[in-house]
Amino acid sequence: MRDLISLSGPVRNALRDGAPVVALESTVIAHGLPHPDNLEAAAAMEDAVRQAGAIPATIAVLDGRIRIGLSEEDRANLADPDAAVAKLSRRDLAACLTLNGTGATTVSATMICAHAAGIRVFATGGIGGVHRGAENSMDVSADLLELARTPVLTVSSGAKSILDLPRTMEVLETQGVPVLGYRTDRLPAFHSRDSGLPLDAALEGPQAAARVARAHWALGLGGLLICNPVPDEAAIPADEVAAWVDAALAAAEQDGIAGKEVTPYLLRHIANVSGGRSLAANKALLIDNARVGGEIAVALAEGVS
Ligand code: PSU
Ligand code: MN
Repeated sequence: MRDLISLSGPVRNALRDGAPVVALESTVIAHGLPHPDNLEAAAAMEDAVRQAGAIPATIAVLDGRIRIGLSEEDRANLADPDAAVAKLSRRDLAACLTLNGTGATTVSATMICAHAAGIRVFATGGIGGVHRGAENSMDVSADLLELARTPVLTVSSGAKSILDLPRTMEVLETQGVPVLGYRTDRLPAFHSRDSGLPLDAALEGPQAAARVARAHWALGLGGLLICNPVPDEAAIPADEVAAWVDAALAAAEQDGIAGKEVTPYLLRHIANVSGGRSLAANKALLIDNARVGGEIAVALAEGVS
């Protein structure tokens, strides 16, 4: 494992000292946001983690090594629209490493790398889930199975409304993933604060999240999903988002998009048709989730119970 992973100095020191660390994914940089929003969001997420008192650890595979803690230059290379950066989920990691490849890690791959390094908290925008029409396409994100098996706490703003949210919740239930609201008892729908779906539990803050995570892990169980709604001032009403999603889904069908291309294609399309509004919401929620991840990492590191 040592040969496969290399930690940045600050991340290595923090892990050695038991200081709080928050993992951040890189697919959102390489494939989830356009340039230069991707670069700005990546830097702002790192700042938000630091302001909360934790060390940010953005994760990617660069030249055949898992790198945990990226430099500004590393992030700029991933964000370069002309760079050929693969999109890596669980099944892609080993091949990318042995072929000396470079790739951005999705939620599933980021969780695996974080766990391998001993990082317990991860912040992202929205997880992958069950795609609409999955009853035919079988397109269910590997993120859902990773959340079940890998003991990392993930902060997200729920899952995107490009997905089938009720079926996404069903799979998370089957797989035994706690889905907990952060100061809400409704599943957020990424750009919107409320998907209309209820959650079983609402956490009142970082200490509560840390307590639940410790209990889940004491039982030897896997990941947890903490849902933090997009900040009010950046939220977009659900009916507006629905129109963009319908347009994006129709275009994807017309263009015959399938497999790992589906999510980046839909995100790009929505960014274009929304005239930048979806991007502003996307950036705001990424930064806020990084902040919340930082606060929860601090609570976990303090051992408050
Ligand atoms: N949600 C976003 N932006 C993203 C993604 C999700 O708002 O860029 C990325 C994440 O990396 C997630 C991946 O793990 O898309 C899911 O891809 P798929 O649906 O192909 O599993
Ligand atoms: Mn898929």
